[in-house]
Amino acid sequence: MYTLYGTRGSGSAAVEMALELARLPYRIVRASEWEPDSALDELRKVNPLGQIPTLVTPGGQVMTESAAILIHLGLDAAGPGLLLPVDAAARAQAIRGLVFIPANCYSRITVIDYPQRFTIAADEKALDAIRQGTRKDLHRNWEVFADTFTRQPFLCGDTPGALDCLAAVVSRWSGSRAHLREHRPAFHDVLMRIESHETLAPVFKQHWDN
Ligand SMILES: N[C@@H](CCC(=O)N[C@@H](CS)C(=O)NCC(=O)O)C(=O)O
Repeated sequence: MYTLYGTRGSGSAAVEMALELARLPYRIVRASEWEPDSALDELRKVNPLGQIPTLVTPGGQVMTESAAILIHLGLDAAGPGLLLPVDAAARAQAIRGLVFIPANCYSRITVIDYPQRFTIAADEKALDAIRQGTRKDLHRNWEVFADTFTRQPFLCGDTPGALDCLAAVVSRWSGSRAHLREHRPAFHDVLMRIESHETLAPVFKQHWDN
């Protein structure tokens, strides 16, 4: 059984979705840096950055970094073609997308959430300037993603895969969905399709419905 460290509304939702699609058995340990009552000490033991998602495989291997986790599941743990396309060219693009998101979008969320890590200025105005500038950059990067990864009906092909899971989760934050609805409506439709897929909808509901 896999152990997934994560919490509601966080990036662990993407890995949970992938585990559901692959029908792999897992348990969730609630842990996050912003929940002091969670299993944070346990999380930090396996991931010194204290970040989620963190996945421990049935063999006891620790996997961190959303892209690495999803690529690992797609290549080694799920059935062929379940999370990553079988066709080599399509698979290459899916892996490209899986790295694009943490590199250019997820990383911006870290800056928006923790601007104090990226400056020696301590006043709220300086921190807010970082937040606002990064948000603009985040939205631009999602536009580039939408223009680059155009597969339909899902980003991985006929059925949702690893890239769909990560895109649908990371685009949930910092006003990205509203921005995409206005500026990239066709891509926004794909995100909505991913969210309403029969296997994934219950995970979204658990993470984002009040
Ligand atoms: N590069 C990591 C980023 C993970 C990440 O930033 N996760 C957030 C939650 S969604 C977190 O745990 N942040 C706490 C922190 O950075 O201290 C990945 O792609 O998995």
